[in-house]
Amino acid sequence: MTRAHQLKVAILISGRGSNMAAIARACAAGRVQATIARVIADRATAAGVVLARQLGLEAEVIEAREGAGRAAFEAALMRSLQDCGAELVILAGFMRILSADFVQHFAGRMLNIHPSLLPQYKGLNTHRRVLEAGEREHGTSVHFVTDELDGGPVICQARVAVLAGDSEQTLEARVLALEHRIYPYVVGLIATDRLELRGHTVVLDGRALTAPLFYPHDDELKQATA
Ligand code: NHR
Ligand code: GAR
Repeated sequence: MTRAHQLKVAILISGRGSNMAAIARACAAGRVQATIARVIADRATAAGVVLARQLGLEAEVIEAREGAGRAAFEAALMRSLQDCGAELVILAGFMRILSADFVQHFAGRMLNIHPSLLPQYKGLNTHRRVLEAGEREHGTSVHFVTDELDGGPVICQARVAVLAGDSEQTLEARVLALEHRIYPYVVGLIATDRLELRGHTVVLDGRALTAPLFYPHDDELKQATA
């Protein structure tokens, strides 16, 4: 570890929280040099809240109340992120679109994982749409969040073959297993100051990435996630 202190991260979830748990376990095991300052859910019913507490993490629910609108929600979210000292904000199955202002405040310090090979299949229900289109390949992408929805610079991708007989559930399960490997890996690269966003360019070890890191083709990525 090269930095004086561990990077403080906040993880935003809306549901199950399996990616949150994968990152938490990697930190707890010392494989990722980051501390999870807080888990924040935008839904009280998110199963990930219970899971986070079981993992010993501080978990908070910030709900957007009917009528109160996005501004009030984002103000509360911003306070919470500042309060816990978050240096990196990780969206992990977070289902609420954030305003351009909010995202800009965390430029280069906010990540998302999206279940498709971006720039293909932005938006929701990607597994279903991939099956309906008869694609032979699918996957997942970790990207920096910008105000272009699912359009920020891609850091890392993993692909899976679509198999004959796949359902949304079987396809999702294979994608999710890869997400649990690549997301902690990317957080680790940021925590050790190896990866950063400069303008719209992803820079790794001082060099611009000309294409996303690709699991399993990238050797270091393959070893780190083995
Ligand atoms: N915010 C910004 N500004 N930019 C991004 O790239 C973002 C973002 C917020 C969330 C995750 C994203 C995904 O990975 C994400 C990326 C939710 C929706 C959506 O339509 C779209 C994309 C993503 C997350 N949400 C509906 C809404 O009106 C609600 C859907 C629901 O509640 O089921 O916010 O895919
Ligand atoms: C993940 O597969 C993630 O890529 C996807 O939701 C799942 C969350 O699972 N994200 C989106 O679809 C964003 N729109 P998790 O809650 O178990 O981490």
